[in-house]
Amino acid sequence: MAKEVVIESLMKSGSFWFPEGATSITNRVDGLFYFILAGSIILFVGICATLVYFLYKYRRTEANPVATSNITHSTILELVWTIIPLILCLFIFWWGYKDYLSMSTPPGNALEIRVIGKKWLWQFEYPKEGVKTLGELVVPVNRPIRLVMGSEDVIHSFFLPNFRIKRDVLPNRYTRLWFEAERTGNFQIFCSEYCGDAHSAMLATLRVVTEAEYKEWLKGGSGASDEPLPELGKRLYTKNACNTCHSIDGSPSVGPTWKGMYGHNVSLVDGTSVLVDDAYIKESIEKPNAKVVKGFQPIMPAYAGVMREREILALIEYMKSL
Ligand code: HEC
Ligand SMILES: [Cu+2]
Repeated sequence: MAKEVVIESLMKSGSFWFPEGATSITNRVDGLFYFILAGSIILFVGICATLVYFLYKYRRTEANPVATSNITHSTILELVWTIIPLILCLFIFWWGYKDYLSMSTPPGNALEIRVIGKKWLWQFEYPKEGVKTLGELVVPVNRPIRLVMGSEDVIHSFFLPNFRIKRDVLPNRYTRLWFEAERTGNFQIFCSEYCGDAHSAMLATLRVVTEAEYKEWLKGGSGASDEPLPELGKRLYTKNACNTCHSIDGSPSVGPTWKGMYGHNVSLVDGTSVLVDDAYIKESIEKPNAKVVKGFQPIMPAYAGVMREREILALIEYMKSL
């Protein structure tokens, strides 16, 4: 189940602690993290140093056998170590709450995109534009985007490290996230809630493009390029997550290997067999449960309506070439 991970966005730049941020909110989130980290280090070192110093200073010696016996308490000291941490905690709370609020209330003019998580892929739907994509979220730069997310099976979690946003995607309710990209580029999307065998391969790419490129993309869609069919098919094999369950070199996986599949007969669970031709492949992609291959579980997600005809043809051509 090898999967190419495009983690350029995570590794190329950024700091020791964080991948590069792509919005202004990321600076505020990171700022709070650094503030708490620095505060913790200062307090930790300060407390340890005082502790060691006091251990030494008030140790029992022959000259001073009961050095600490007459210490009871100090009201001033107790007020100081109660009030200063209280102020610090309130400040951290105020900082976190302020940013939490702005991160959870999308502006009214946000572009709404639906996200569907299922084992093991991400599907995106642009309701107003009537476009669906798999494994690729394309958004215009400098426009607030609101994601309304749901799952078709188990709990997943939508994680965009470069934007510092992550939220669970649940089967029985809708969750929301919003962000506004401030520069163009490609960013990695992860599933960060363990959801089964190919969880680690449940990846998608966020592509932030200019407004003009976005309009162009909406019109054309990903399957409308002039790319030769076998090459497009090869790309779709990873982009549409087929590779999480199908190998192309004959090695065993969750689903049957594609190597040498085309043009041969396969046995089905109902005892019959069928020739793997174009029609069977198209049906297997759109309605995988119509004919289930013997020895496998009917767990392949249905791709009906999310793939264009040219994309299906491309996959068929690619399978033929294996
Ligand atoms: C979650 C795992 C999973 C994913 C993702 C997946 N499949 Fe499948 N696929 C299976 C399983 C399991 C079977 C065998 C059971 C069946 O026939 O439904 C199968 C069967 C097939 C078959 C019939 C194979 C045969 O030997 O007759 C084709 C064709 C196919 N898949 C194509 C695709 C394509 C194209 C994609 C990507 C767009 C894809 N699959 C994505 C699990 C998956
Ligand atoms: Cu998942």
